[in-house]
Amino acid sequence: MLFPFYEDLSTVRVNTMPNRAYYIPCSPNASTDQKTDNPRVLMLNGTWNFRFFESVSQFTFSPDCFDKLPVPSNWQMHGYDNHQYTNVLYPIPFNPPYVPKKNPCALYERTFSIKKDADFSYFVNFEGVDSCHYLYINDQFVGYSQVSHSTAEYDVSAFLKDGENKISVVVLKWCDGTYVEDQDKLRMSGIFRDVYLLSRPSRHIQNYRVKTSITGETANVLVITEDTCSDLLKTITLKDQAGNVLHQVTTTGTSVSFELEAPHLWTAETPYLYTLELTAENERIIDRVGVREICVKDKVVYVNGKKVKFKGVNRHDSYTDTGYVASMEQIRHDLTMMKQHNINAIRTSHYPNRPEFYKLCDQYGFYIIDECDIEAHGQVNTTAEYDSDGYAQISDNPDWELTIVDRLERLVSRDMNRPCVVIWSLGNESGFGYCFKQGIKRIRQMDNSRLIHYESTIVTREKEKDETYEGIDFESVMYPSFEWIDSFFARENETRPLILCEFAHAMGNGPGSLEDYYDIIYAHDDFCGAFVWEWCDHTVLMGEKNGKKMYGYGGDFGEFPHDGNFCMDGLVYPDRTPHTGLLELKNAARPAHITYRDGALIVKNKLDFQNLNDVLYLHWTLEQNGEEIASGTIESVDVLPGETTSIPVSLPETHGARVYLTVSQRAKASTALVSSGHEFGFDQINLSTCDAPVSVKTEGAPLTVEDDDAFITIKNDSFCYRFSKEAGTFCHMEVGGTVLLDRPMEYDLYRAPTDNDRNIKLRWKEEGFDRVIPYTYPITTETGDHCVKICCPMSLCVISRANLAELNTVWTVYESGAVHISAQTKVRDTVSWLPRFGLRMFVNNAFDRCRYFAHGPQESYVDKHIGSRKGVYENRVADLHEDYIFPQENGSHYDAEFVSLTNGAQTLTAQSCRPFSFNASPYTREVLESCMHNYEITESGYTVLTLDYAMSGVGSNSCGPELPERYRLSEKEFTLDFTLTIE
Ligand code: IPT
Repeated sequence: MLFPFYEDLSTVRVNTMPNRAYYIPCSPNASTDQKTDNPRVLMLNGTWNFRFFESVSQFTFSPDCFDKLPVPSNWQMHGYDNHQYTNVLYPIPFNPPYVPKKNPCALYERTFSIKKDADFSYFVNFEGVDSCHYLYINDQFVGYSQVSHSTAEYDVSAFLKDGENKISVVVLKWCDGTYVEDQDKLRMSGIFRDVYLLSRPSRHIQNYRVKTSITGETANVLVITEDTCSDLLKTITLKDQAGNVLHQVTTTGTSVSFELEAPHLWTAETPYLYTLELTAENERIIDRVGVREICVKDKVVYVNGKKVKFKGVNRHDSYTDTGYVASMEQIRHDLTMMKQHNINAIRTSHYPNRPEFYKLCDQYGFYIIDECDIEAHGQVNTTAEYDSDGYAQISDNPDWELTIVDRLERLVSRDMNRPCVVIWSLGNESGFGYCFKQGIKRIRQMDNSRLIHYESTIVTREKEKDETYEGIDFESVMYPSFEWIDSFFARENETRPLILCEFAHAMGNGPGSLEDYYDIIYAHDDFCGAFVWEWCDHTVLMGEKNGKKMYGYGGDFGEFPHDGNFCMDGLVYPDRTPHTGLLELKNAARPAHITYRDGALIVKNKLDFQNLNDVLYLHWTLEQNGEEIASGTIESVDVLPGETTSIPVSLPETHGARVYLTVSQRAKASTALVSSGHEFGFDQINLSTCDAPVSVKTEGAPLTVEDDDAFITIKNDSFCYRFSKEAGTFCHMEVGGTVLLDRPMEYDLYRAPTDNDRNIKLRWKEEGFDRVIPYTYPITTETGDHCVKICCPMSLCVISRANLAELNTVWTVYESGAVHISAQTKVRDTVSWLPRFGLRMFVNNAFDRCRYFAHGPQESYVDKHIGSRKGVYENRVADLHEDYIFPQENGSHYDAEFVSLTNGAQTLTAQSCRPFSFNASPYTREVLESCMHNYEITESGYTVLTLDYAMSGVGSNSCGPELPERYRLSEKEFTLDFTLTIE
């Protein structure tokens, strides 16, 4: 029988040690802060005996047999229990503090040996166990703790014996804490972070606090210790980064203060760390100290007295093969990618990360919003209808005060000494009320040197305004529209800086508008930054099929309830391959913005602390028609933060079309996570003096025309084209004996809905964009200069609906084989904006290579092309496909001037008199729309080429504002114009 702590709001812990800062002690003659290669640490990670019980009611301490399970891990990743993905909805009935009787649980057991020393105490540490655990040593109950993402430390000295000892841990899937751990994630259980035993001299420093402050040109480092005995003799040393001792004091006192002249300040751009050594008799603690200050003044956030911008992302612990288990290599890999993509801030959504994560962030330079392990989002869905008043059920109910305040205390205590942590976040989506007000008071008592963030005051903000969220330093919102942001800055009574703790929902093909958001962030000093939702796609690797990894998401595990693929909304795929959205973010957050005027580059430094000269050099290339004309390097880029400087550059004179100057910003020297030469970003400047003319040869052998009821056939000795009178387009094209087309071209108004189209697609389907039926009116032909013209007025119809559009189409077939189409289009006024308007051709799939002049090489859209460059690209058609795990529209190219497909011998080229979008793919939009996973899609047998008058933007409406009007195709009258040549 287990004590029923797991359903008792008055018990969040039993016999745990008082909270303390995270540190790993070593012996006084060692010098490490690591758990490995440290004799004072006995790692208890490894293979444990494991017994899983479907329900706690079946639990027994003496199972008849054991399985084996690695620790750390999540048991769902090893075949026990079931995966489940839910976002807002609680996975259990809302019956707090009770949890289902059928509460899966597990017994973990292993042995370890120690040689007990009478002068030592022994502490077992758990850094993360979901959801709660009971600890037993040698079959004796030691203690209990909940709070999945925080450390629980137990003094087990009295339970241990010399030699072999048994440690048993009972872990429950659910406890009352589950009601405040309703984070949007795959729900997994078990011991998922390190477990270890610390051997410590009984006389030791139990806790310490490092406070830094800056006054003019000096700084103060104050170290305050809490010792297990009042006469503990300590030597406290501060060293610089090179290892030189700057200060050293030996004392039995509990507070030491060091002055630093001309201190090196810590920032995310310049993460300078001092080393602190606390040697107390028979133990040493090594830590790093960053000297920095953060504050808000007049609605502006300052770090070390300088205005800052948080270029942030939200990050979960989520790995497709290890679940919640984040190894140091995995974390370092994430941080490396972030650094290389100009991200300088991370919100640890929605719980504290493993302790060493913060050490890496100190070292590499990231600002952290450290978020508490609190989310009670499901409160709003406890009745059949969404109810935002439901948020008060927990956060405004004093019964939950202990739960909430305990979690905040654990967060602040553990990470208090980490310079990277600049903001505490009370949690996510849990409403606001009494419990949080108590929590804020508690944080302020513990640490007044950081800012406090919380978004979910939004639910009470309107009602109680200011008084409600006193103590919170930000106006934090999620996913606002541009109109909302404008209205915020238009209001005069706002008193806090704006921060977007979530924006730009990176689900599937998106997010759009990143540069627009960054422009607004830079435009307002009281807009301190924004955090993309989110860093990675959450999935579970389930095997392989059709040569692809099978990534599982909500619904793939037969679970109820689930939220489908809403967990796949990251900037990187589960294996950390960048999504194209990450490339957008990278360039939106580039360190410099560069334009060109009168023989000079105008360079604006977007960094907060560093002179560009200390960071990067410029490499420029001048291209015409995709071919390099000249290039050069500018080594000296002396621009102070926030300043703009003009740097002369001598470019050869150019005239004509398609002239582009690209200025690339490259790392001057290697730093911890970035190699020298790495491209931070680029600007591209169009220096064309005219548009490129459509080049087309018209003359060839004389044409013959055959006109019957169904077809108009136009041919000469080198080609034969057949026009379908039913389709109003060509249905057969043969050139030099090669069949290019054997089914009718189609006018296409639809795209395979992206995740961001999930709302608007309902309207599109109501409109019938996906089921257009052409209707042609009497068709005439006329002969012109080296050409024949087909005039085909027609309508685009839909069953049950009035016509979507009326078209006046004129097809001109030249003797050379070139075809020009002009389709004057009038869209019905009452039709919504269109996903696209284009001409779709099912081209012989031997034409499997593509060459184009457009934004590339990655996919690009009207609102998503800041990370791509305009240029000439060549690729296999198959490689133009961006393989979203949840199939959807992808691989379009924006601002195209031509596109060619070739089979090696012949080349089909499309040009237009105005820039267009195109998509070339082996897949049809129908197959992309009908499949749920990328491993299910099958090639069409064609190269599907869609030439779009325009393709609407992608936006981020999967969880965000509607697509801004300027990125929608809502014109009602336009002309689709293309010239096709085959050579
Ligand atoms: C919001 C959540 O904070 C985050 O956890 C995640 O769910 C995200 O959005 C959507 O992917 S909740 C949303 C309903 C506003």
